[in-house]
Amino acid sequence: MEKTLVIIKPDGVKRQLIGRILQRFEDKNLKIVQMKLTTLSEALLNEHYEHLKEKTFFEELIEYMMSGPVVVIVLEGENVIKKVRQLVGVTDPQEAEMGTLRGDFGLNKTQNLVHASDSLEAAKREVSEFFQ
Ligand code: FUP
Repeated sequence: MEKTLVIIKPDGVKRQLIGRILQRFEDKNLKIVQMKLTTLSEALLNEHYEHLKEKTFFEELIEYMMSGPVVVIVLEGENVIKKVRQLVGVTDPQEAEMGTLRGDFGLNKTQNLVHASDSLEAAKREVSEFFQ
């Protein structure tokens, strides 16, 4: 069965939105198969966001992702990668549709509540990165 990696980012944990975020995935019949509350290391984040190294927001993003605990989750289900991306919404919360997590709760392009794998290849890599 297909799997995907989701991270509830520091803003979601700080704002006590963990339960409501998980509810959306469970409502869609997606299954939580692994989950942990943790604070991410700089080394792991550098690896995870390697493809964004040249971006102007890279340092701000790493600092922010280290600013507090996150919840890392593996979800399983049919077409789970696509379904989760639809539930999460587009990167910029100002552009994200209402009814999506980022549309309803996201603050800005950095504090956008949730990370979700965007392809099968990324999902496989990210699941093994975060759950070694
Ligand atoms: P997404 O797949 O929707 O999370 O978005 P991207 O892969 O485009 O962005 C990856 C990360 O960069 C996200 F966590 C948000 C962050 N980002 C910023 O911090 N600032 C920006 O202007 C754009 C993206």
